[in-house]
Amino acid sequence: MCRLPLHTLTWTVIGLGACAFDAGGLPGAPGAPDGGPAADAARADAPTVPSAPGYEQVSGTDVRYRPVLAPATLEAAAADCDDDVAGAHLVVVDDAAENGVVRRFADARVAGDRIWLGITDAAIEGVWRTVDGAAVDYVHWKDGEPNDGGDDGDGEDCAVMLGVHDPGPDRGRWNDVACDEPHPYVCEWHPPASP
Ligand SMILES: [Ca+2]
Ligand SMILES: [Ca+2]
Ligand SMILES: [Ca+2]
Repeated sequence: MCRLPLHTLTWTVIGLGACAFDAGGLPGAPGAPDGGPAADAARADAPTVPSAPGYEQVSGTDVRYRPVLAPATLEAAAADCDDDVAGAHLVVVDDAAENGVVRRFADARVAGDRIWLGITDAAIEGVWRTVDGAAVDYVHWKDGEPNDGGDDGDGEDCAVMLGVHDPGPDRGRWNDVACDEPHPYVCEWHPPASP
């Protein structure tokens, strides 16, 4: 059965996505109440809510994140998130509030490490877009970044959010890095709105 994770965060993780869905009594779910024929008909008309194992909902929002500790290249990380459930993607930070939420989530779930961001300037140098090709409206670069640096002459076309092992003022800020570096990551998913 569902067990809520222990935590000491200032914001609250209310549980794994799959647990939240089970608690709603989906058809066929263990423990779903038997409401008779009328209830069966109502359930048949209800939209199918996709499950998304491993995702945790941030209290007060509809967004869910899934942490992945195993380092991967940007391409592999993005593909892994895309495979989760329709609409899931490598985390894209849309504003300062989400930047803070994602950094705290990574502190708690990804050992405070640097994490991939779902953006790239591989198509046009200096023009950052999401890995799905959408415009990027918010950035939070460290001073001097993005610099398209690197030692091998190939430039830096992907980006990480800096973590607890980086100098204090830089924590939560961004740096462009080579896309084939291995980093942990966070997947993001917004469940479909209920009718
Ligand atoms: Ca986002
Ligand atoms: Ca670049
Ligand atoms: Ca850089």
